[in-house]
Amino acid sequence: MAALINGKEIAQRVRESVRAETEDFKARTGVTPGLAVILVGDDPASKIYVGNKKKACIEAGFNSFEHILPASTTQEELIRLVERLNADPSVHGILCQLPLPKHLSSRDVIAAISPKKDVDAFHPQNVGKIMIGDYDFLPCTPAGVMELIHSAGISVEGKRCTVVGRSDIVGKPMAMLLLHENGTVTVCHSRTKNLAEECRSADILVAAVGKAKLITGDMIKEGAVVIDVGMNRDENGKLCGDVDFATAEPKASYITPVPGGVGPMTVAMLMKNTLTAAKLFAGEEK
Ligand code: L34
Repeated sequence: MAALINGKEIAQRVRESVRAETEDFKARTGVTPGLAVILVGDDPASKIYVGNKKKACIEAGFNSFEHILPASTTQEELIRLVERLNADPSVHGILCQLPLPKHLSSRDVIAAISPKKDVDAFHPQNVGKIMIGDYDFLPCTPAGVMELIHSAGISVEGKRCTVVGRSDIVGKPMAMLLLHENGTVTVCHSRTKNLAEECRSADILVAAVGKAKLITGDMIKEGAVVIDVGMNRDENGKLCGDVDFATAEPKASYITPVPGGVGPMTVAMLMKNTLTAAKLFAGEEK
């Protein structure tokens, strides 16, 4: 029987500490942190995530600027909006919700965001800084996973860590953060020869592929820590992770649920990054 890592509760604690710190920051500097979120098109899941971000901003005492654009938006229009937000002193963080409609280049949009306002930490300059361990922001989802691991009192040092998935926004930075804490890290992907075996060697298993219930109990070492980053809909339209919770839970020592695990942490870490961006803007240390 695994202990559940309650992401919702831990995220609420992070958000409360950001709220309290923001109150002090505003009193000290007269600056209100501002986050601009761009949503292109009407992907229903993205709408929910962006809605959760807006709610969190308001609760933290931030200004929230929402830019909801039609799916027909051109690359030029989107870049022009980013440039306007780069120049706007009331905006300290800019986030363009992914995925974008197919005719738009997320790479070019991310590169257009000022690295100082890149609260996703997706800009190549910020990615490079993370690689060398000298950064202002960490990407929200991997940072949230580390926070969950720390909150459960788990040490990464010397542990075998397997990350399943190699996306630029989760898998790759996740591997780097585990490495920074002295884990022995393996990254698995669609061409990995024996996924089950690689997973079974893990003391800490992070699943970030986007395939419902890919990781089953037989792929988990007895007593492993299982972190589920997946956000999928199953055949009944129900939200489910990359991990088959029913068979994994009896094997794991700790496990995160979906929903209520990593998702809320992503939102909480975004609030933390936005406050950091506002502090740096105001000439303070992070
Ligand atoms: N630019 N695009 C950019 N930055 C990000 O950090 C994201 N991500 C991912 C997708 N695209 C992005 C998010 O915001 C994933 N993601 C995200 C954010 C919030 C939640 C899930 C994913 C979330 O709130 N999850 C809830 C359930 C929500 C529901 O009911 O559907 C949970 O409890 O897991």
